[in-house]
Amino acid sequence: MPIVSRGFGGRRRQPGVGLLPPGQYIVDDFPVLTAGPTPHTSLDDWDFTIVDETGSQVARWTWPEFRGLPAESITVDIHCVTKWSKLGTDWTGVSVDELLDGIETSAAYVVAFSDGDYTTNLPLSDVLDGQAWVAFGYDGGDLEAEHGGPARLLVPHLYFWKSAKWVRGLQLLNEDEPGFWEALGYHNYGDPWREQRYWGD
Ligand SMILES: Nc1nc2c(c(=O)[nH]1)N[C@H]1C(S)=C(S)[C@@H](COP(=O)(O)O)O[C@H]1N2
Ligand SMILES: [Mo]
Repeated sequence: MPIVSRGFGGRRRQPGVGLLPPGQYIVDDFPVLTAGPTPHTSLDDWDFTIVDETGSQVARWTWPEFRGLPAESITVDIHCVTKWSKLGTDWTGVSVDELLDGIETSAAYVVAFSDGDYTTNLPLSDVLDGQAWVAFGYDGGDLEAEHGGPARLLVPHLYFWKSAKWVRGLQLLNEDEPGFWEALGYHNYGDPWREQRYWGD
């Protein structure tokens, strides 16, 4: 059993797989949305780290180590705040449960950090219990760089800006801390079913 804190609330299932949240439309292509250039970190230099709420690095995987972790196939709908949704996307990735297994923490929040300085914040309870993955595969192949390869966060029950591309680690925090878009006016939580797009929604 993981020793990680479950935070508040239990498992939040994706409320409507195959359904369209309010204000969204369906796309068949896969749009690319990036603020800034696509970073290209060599797999030799890539690592994934977990930093706890005291600032200590408590876990680190190199690319081969990360790829040796148990991976899952995930089919989910994704919803961008700019109103496109893509239904039934197929991913392969390591669950955040797996990455945090055995890590003792009292943190209630997490910030995902990426190459290129992108960050996004989430309640810890939103990335546990089969709700979030670090995905390295898409649609049967490697995740392409423009979509966040070699690996990105995948948190499909929240707007897709929470799914940080080129993710390199998770920082556990006692206090919530807005990420890149959250500091620029996007909603702090970002539930597509409640249309939490921007501050005040
Ligand atoms: N590192 C990083 N991750 C990011 C972004 C970004 O600009 N940088 N954009 C976010 C936004 S707003 C969306 S909608 C999705 C887009 O992912 P895609 O380009 O694979 O469609 O990535 C999210 N993750
Ligand atoms: Mo987005």
